[in-house]
Amino acid sequence: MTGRSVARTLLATTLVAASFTVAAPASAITTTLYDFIVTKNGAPFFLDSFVDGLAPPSAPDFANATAASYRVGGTFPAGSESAGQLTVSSLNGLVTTNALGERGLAQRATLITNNDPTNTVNGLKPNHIFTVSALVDVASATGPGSFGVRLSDRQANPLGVWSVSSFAAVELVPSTQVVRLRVQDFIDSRIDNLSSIAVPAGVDQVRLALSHPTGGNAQVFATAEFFDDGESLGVFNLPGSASIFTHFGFTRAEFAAGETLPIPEPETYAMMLVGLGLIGWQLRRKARSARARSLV
Ligand SMILES: [Ca+2]
Ligand SMILES: [Ca+2]
Repeated sequence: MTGRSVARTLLATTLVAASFTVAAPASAITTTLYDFIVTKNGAPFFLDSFVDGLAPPSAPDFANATAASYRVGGTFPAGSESAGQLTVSSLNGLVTTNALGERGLAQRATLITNNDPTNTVNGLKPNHIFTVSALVDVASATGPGSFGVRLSDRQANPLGVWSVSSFAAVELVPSTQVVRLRVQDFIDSRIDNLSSIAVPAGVDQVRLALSHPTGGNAQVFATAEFFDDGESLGVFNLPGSASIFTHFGFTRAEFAAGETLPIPEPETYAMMLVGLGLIGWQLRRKARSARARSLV
């Protein structure tokens, strides 16, 4: 190994170590999902009860027998779907940024539906009445961050990659035992926590639901139905409403487990600076040897 390749290996190792230190979560938000349901115009539209052992992106057919699939962020490893349950964990998530630009990890599954705003028949559009919900295990939910059912607006950016423009979400936050209604707007760089309600003591499961009950407007409402030993304690409305269709004329239903990653520790910055210093040293060396060569 030449001195330069040793330096390059050292540099690569340092940068890899630094990036691992930044990305590694202290812990993860984990819970279990029993179903994911979309109803539209008063009829079943989609129901996944996680019974065939094939985790997302695999999905059962739509209610009209058309094949369905999810777009997944992160991965759902083999074995995450079993016997009517899907394990969700931000540990298997994708590194993302939220609407405020904070880094996070999110494991999500978005049900692929029609995204043509001029098509007013298919998909989930402003003229449709629909509800999306998921039955979630409160008892097993742990970790920082939240698990949520969301409606998203997305657009194709100039790179041809679909980027999110906003989320309306109803989320379980295990660390504080609340359910909250939250909007993330990636175009206006805003996160608004609109309201929250406490999870009653003894509750084992919650059905998180978002509904768009009036065709023609943008308002979405959230409810939480709590269950104790399989018995419903009732459906609770979260105060306020979120807006969807703010930027585009369609939405898609999804579920996600997400956490914000901690800001890197000072020693991580120190390692990154060491890495940057090595790059600078290498560039200067290169420049010197290039000058030396040009003299020959
Ligand atoms: Ca399945
Ligand atoms: Ca109980």
